[in-house]
Order: sequence, then structure tokens, then C-alpha cells
Amino acid sequence: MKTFYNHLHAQHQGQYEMFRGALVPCHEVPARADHVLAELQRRKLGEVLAPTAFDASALERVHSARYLHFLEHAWSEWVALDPANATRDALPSVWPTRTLRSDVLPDNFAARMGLFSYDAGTPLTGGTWVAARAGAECALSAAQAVAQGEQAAFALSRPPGHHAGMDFFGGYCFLNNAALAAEQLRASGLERVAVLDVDYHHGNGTQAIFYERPDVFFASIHGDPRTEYPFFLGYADEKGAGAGEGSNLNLPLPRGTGFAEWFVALETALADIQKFGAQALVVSLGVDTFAGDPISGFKLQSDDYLRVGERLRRAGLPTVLVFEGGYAVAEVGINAVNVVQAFA
Ligand code: OKP
Ligand code: ZN
Repeated sequence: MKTFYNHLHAQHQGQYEMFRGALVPCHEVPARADHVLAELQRRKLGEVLAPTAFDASALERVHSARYLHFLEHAWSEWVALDPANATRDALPSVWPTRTLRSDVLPDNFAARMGLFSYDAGTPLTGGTWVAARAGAECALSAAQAVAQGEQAAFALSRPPGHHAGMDFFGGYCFLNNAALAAEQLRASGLERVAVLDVDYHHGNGTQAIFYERPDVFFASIHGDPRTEYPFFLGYADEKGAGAGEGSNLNLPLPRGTGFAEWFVALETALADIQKFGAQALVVSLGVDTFAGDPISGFKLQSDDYLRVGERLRRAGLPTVLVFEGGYAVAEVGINAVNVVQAFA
């Protein structure tokens, strides 16, 4: 299958994230995508292509114009505050939680960082915008390839996307690559699209974007939010709302879950996607379900990803695979490419 990859991903290189009261080195590093690319090339799994350019209207199907404008200019504003900021990542530190107003756009930069985010684990750097935008273009290009008749395509995007909402960043994500791919498939004429999120963490951004939509089904298998990030969304009782009632499926599983139980959830998700009548599938392909992942709690082994790829192929739908999490850096290439190879 074709892979869409852009070397600009490496421009997003955070130094530190806030973790248990201290700044610790980022888990989401450029080497992650480098390992996936190297493994694809080592196994000679199809062409690696640069994405095509898309204009702002493709991004605005998912994200608000004022959020996109903020992201594009945030770094220069940050450095304008103090030239010494050029060597420091920007992190938010204040948020409009309940009872505070989020309808006003403040002038203050720190206030806008908080307005457009939900955690302090997601540094914004000098290269964040170009990297996120190029990553989004990989997802859009992969969707376009599938819309034009490819059975499947792989968007090797970085930073990841599934935690990013219509107008907020967080969870290492800025632009929601999977949602952009789904909207691109819709815009190319497919009436019903499903997003299946197999990353360890619930795809809160993707869920929220499509929660009231009857035309995009969202299914997610993830660590139980009672104990796992992102904590505040991803429960089994979230089934969609309004016209989207019934088009959202959350399958939370306890920390420590192994492949056998995980695979039962995959069958459940695929059965519902089938019932929904999806004409195409977008997979948020996180491989932080791996037993060796440093920030996650499932117990999948590298060979299990071959069975995941095989099962996804058997769903028989035109499919866009979008790379998300996976922080066991040495194994992330093997695990992600096992899915791609078994699918292809
Ligand atoms: C991004 B993706 C863990 C801190 C949690 C955020 C995790 C974001 C995961 N101790 N930090 O892979 O879903
Ligand atoms: Zn994750």
C-alpha cells in the first residue's frame, strides 16, 4: 500500500511535558516516525510518497478558523513576548474550566494557550505548525488516494491527532488527522464513513468532532478512562447525541488487558461498523497497546499486530490507516508495520 510521509514532522520536537509536577522529556519524539519509515523501507512495503498540498478549506472541515489562525501564529507571538523564549517550548498553564468564560478571545498569549488546549503535556514548538500541517496533509492525501480507488493507504503522520478537537490541542495532538481523513472521504462522495480508534488512549477529539453526526460512526477500544488518560471522556454510556444518537461506540478495557480480550472488542467494533453500513474506514492506528509501552497498560505483543492487520483487511472496506501513538520507540516500527504488512 502507499504510504504518505513528510520529513517536516521532525520540526515538531518538544523538549518537556508536565508529568507529576515535574517537566520530563517528551515521549512523543521524531524518532518514532523515523523507525516506522525505516521498517517500511526495510520490508519494501509499497511506495513512500510526499503528501499533496491542501488549502485551508480542507482543515476547516474539522477545525475552527480562529483555532487554526492561533496555531499558525502562536510561535511568533511566544518569541515576541521574550526573545529568550526561542529556546523554550510554550506550555499552557491556565484554563477556562467550569464557571469561567470561553466565549471571549483574550489578548494575553497565556490565556489563549489555555483557551485552545486541555492539558500541560503538549508543548508547542517552533516547528509545530509546519509539522502538524504536513501531517494533516499526509492524512488528507491518504484519504484522497483511497477515494480515488486504492484499497488502502497509510498516513505516517506526526504529531498524532486523535486528542485534538475542533478548537483545542492536547495529548500531544494539534490537528485531528483521522477526522480530517474521514471528512475528506465524505467530501469525495462517500455517504457513510467509520473511524475505528485502536490507540490505547480514547480519541476524545475525534469523538467530540463527530458526536452529533449521523454520517460518521466513531468506535474506540481504549484504557478505561476511570484510570487512564484522557480521563474525562471515553465511557461506555457515550453513544452519540441528536442526529448522531447511536453512532458512537466506546469499548473501555481495564489496564492489563491482553490480546484475547482486546480482540473480542475489535470484533464488536467491526460488527457495529458493518451494521452502520460504512463505505470506508479510517483507523486511528496507535500501537501504544504494546506490552512494552512506557505510558500505557495493555499487553499486546508484536506478532499480535499481524492479526490486527489481517482482521482489518477482512472487514473489506476501503481503509485509511493513520498513525497515532506508540512510545516504545525501539519497537514502534515493527509493531505499526506489522499492521500495514498484514493488511497489504
Ligand atoms: C497520546 B496518544 C502519562 C501522561 C499522559 C498524555 C498521553 C497522550 C497520549 N503518564 N500524557 O498516544 O493517544
Ligand atoms: Zn495513545
